[in-house]
Amino acid sequence: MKVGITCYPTYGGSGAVATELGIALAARGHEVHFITYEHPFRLPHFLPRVHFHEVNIGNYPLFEYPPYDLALAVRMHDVVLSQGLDLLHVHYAIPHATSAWIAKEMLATQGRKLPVVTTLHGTDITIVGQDHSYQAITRFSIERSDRITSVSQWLKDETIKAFGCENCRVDVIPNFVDPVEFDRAKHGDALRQELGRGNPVLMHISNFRPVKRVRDVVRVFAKVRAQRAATLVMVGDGPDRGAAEDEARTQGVYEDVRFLGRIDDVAPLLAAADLYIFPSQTESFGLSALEALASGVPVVASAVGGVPEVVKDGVTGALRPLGDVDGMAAAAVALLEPARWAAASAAAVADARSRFSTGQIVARYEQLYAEALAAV
Ligand code: GMT
Repeated sequence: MKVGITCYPTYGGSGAVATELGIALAARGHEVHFITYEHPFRLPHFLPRVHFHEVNIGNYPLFEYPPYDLALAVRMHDVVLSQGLDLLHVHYAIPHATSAWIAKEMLATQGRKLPVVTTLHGTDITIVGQDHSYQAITRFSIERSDRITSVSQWLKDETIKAFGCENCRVDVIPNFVDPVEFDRAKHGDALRQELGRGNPVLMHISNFRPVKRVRDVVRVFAKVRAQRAATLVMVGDGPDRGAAEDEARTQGVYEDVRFLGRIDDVAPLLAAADLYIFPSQTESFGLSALEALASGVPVVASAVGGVPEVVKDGVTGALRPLGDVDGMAAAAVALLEPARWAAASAAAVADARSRFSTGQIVARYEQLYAEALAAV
């Protein structure tokens, strides 16, 4: 198949999933065309059968707000025609599904049919989609998609609750992880020694947006640190990085926290961690938590959104109520006990591989594409 993929190409779970999907599809013999405003951050510069088409929004002075969604629709239309695409798969409802619908309508005037698959990732439904300014267009764009997928059952339920969407069929296709890349054994122990200086390494990776509650990460760590030697490694950057650094100073643990900034290649880092701390406000899935599990890193998380579909409380990590810093810290300390850690780490790898390996999930997308193509 020839598949066009549109996503937010910068740091973020939806862009990571879309890009990994494209790479996996190409590895399975499909031709993949990314249509975005920037080179996706997880895309190496050249891969066979992977193409990149940049969306150029121009800089006409009248446009205080350049209409990216229109430029994207035009680029989608062009690429479908010039490359003979079979379908478009867009990640994140707005504006991508809206632009895809416009491109589809333009193509229809030329007698060309184009199935559009939309994958919902979370904030497109739970935050942006419920903002009054975007609600009606989000509903419209979802309803006009030929097929809709969501990354968790929880997100599917939220979508139906928020948008009614009685005529929509939403297929749950969870995110996935490459067990070859996210493999503790592959990366060795040197980085763990370097980061932790012999002590356990607690890690958090995110875009440091308020929804990630990075201050809670530091608070959990401070309580662990009060009981035993440990290092916290914070990977990423974003609006709350300053607040997290302040919290580390307030808690008196700044010397034991390492802020690494944004690093795109997270597999070697996760392989150097002992626990992953993930106290988000809400999370439709939690891709980074899955990547941690696959790397043999038990996850201590808030029991919100789709996270319980990924992390098994008491088996591959610990789930505590939102904001329960004491509970998360106690769980982290317990999980660092060597026998418990070894059991949870082994269970994490086994569960991530058995339920979320790239091959089995990508096959479900292939099946969905085939169905969408057969239906037009
Ligand atoms: O969480 C973010 O800030 C980024 C966001 C995105 O759209 O890139 O992530 C969402 O999609 C990811 C991939 O499906 C999920 O793993 C994240 O849980 C989800 N984020 C939220 O629901 C807050």
